[in-house]
Amino acid sequence: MVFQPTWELRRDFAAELSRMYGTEVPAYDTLVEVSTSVNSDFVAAQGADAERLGSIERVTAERHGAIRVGSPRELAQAARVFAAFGMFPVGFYDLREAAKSSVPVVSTAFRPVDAEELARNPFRVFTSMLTTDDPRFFSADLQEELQEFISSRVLFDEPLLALADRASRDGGLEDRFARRLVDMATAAFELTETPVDHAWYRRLEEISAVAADIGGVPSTHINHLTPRVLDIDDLYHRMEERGIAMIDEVQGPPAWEGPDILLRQTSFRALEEKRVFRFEDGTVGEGSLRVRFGEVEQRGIALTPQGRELYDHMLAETDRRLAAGEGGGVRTVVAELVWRENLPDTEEGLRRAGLAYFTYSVSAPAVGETPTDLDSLIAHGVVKATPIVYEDFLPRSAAGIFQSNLTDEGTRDNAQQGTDYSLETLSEIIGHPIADPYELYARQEAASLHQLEIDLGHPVHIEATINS
Ligand code: OOG
Ligand code: NI
Repeated sequence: MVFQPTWELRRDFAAELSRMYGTEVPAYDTLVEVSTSVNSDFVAAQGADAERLGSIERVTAERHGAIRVGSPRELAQAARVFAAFGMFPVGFYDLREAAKSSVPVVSTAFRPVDAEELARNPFRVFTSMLTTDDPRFFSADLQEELQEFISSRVLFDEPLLALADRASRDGGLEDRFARRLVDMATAAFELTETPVDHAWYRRLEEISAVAADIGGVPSTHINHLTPRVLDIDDLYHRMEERGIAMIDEVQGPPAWEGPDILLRQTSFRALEEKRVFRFEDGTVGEGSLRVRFGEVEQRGIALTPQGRELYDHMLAETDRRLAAGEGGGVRTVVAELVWRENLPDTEEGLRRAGLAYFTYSVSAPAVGETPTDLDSLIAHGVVKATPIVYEDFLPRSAAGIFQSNLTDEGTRDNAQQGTDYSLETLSEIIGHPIADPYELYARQEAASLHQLEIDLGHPVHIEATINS
């Protein structure tokens, strides 16, 4: 018997979900195929620099999934399943606030948190919980019905949860149990054949298509599985050439000549899928739903809190100019200008301004008299700075992705007071502290600086702008 450590379980889980999702949504396989060729063409054209934000092996295997659950109990159980694969909650996203239309969810992402674990397999799952207790979306009567419907279903059964707990405790499983865990966990996210109550689904859909997708069905499923590409604009054009309708634009930062920051995402529109319904007259038969789509992303450099503040400012500035009629109403055109005016156009510029996170290593032995401050060590070619890739999500892009795939705005009553959710309350629900993404990046940067001092054999003086 062979013992499979956590990271192998995670690798197998990601691969198995990808296989399953491809059989459910064939257009996903097309997306993966196009992504793979975009990546190999990019590496062929750009050479070594292309892999600055992740090796081609990592990027090609890289996926993020999105799932949606209906209650604190279901979220806590999902957390136990993900923990078995070394995926822990990071970041808090309140999409109720980020979205203009009706998206009644709060979210976190389950992902590996250590650099070595991320390098082995970075699989992450954006996980949203329906806020059934938010009166802006659900009346008191509907809340009660919804909560009852959700509490009577089982998304993750006891054998799965027990095996997941064992894998977490032991840091892996012997191979035959590992296989069983991966199979059971994958099956939990498979689309079911159990009939969907048509009247109930439509009632929720009037409020929010997201609420119907979560609380209108007897189980959960992968909403999308997202490959990563090195050139999202190339991907976008190639998909359109294949006749696949993409959403109007790429979400997040624009394409420009400077460094890629954070995360750029786009998707193809939700496809019509067959589902089994129980109709109002009691008959069971086929109908269709449009909720699952294909998303793709390009990842850039992780920003420090100051960098993120600048990003948020640039978004607001882009909005302001768009509203004033600049750029012919095209967001990406305006954003590109705003980027040029505000953001340093080199990685070293970002680093010196304390806007992004980096790791540091010795690149060449020092000759002669060497400086001791970091900037000079880099300028002299003694130390090399490598950008840390952004491993998380963006609330506004997430809201944009949710919204662009809704056929209807839904309804919300903003006169009501919304329920409070925060990183703390969601941590309590999950029973495990949700990590602050900034702390993870800062910790990684600090650890590399500590190692650098050991390797150089002397302390390194750091300018105040660097933030760790
Ligand atoms: C999640 C949407 C957010 C992303 O990549 O920002 C997301 C969902 O549709 O459930 O996946
Ligand atoms: Ni996504």
